[in-house]
Amino acid sequence: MSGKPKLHYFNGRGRMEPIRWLLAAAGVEFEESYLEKKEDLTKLQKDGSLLFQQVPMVEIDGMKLVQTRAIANYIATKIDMYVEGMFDLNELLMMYVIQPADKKEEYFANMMDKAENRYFPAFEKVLKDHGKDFLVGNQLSRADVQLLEVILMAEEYNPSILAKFPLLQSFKARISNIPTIKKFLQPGSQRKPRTTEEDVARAMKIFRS
Ligand code: GSN
Repeated sequence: MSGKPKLHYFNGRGRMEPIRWLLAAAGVEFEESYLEKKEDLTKLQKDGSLLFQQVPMVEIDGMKLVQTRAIANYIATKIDMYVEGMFDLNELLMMYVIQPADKKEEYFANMMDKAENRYFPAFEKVLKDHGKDFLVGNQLSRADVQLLEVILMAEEYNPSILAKFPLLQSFKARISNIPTIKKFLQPGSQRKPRTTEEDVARAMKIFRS
């Protein structure tokens, strides 16, 4: 998120309050521009800032969003956006084992390039920009859990993959230490080991008749 979101509304709860709540819970600081008189609304309407000539309006990420529920969904979607990136990387890593022998080298290079130059820099930047311990807000969300999972997967292919990402290194240590996660990382837990060619053969017998 570049810069603080700016909320345009009157100085009261109304339809903007759920949006204030969501931003606050997500740990996002915001500014407010209060409409004090009718002319303030007219000005926004005339300069084209309001798609349906109505507030709430929130300037966020270079957009002027209107419609309360659309704004709320956009804020909540931030977690989903991160998680979708993690799933893309997870799938890239997951599919390595099923690549044909003559494609493995090329696939490996692309997969590690994406991890190192596309996905991990993005998450390092998120942590750097807000300076907090977790990806969204200041509490654990599924985004943190799934990022740790994919970091550990990537390290199985390249143990020094985080060398250039100091914040992801401390993130990894912090999330790994959460008691429930720590327990899952212990030997003997229900966590599965890295997929082998034998696992693939076994799965093919089950899933492909
Ligand atoms: O949820 C929404 O943002 C819209 N479905 C409704 C927004 C709305 O009704 N905005 C009123 C202000 S009262 N409350 O939030 C508004 O901007 N009225 C000015 C107008 O010229 O319609």
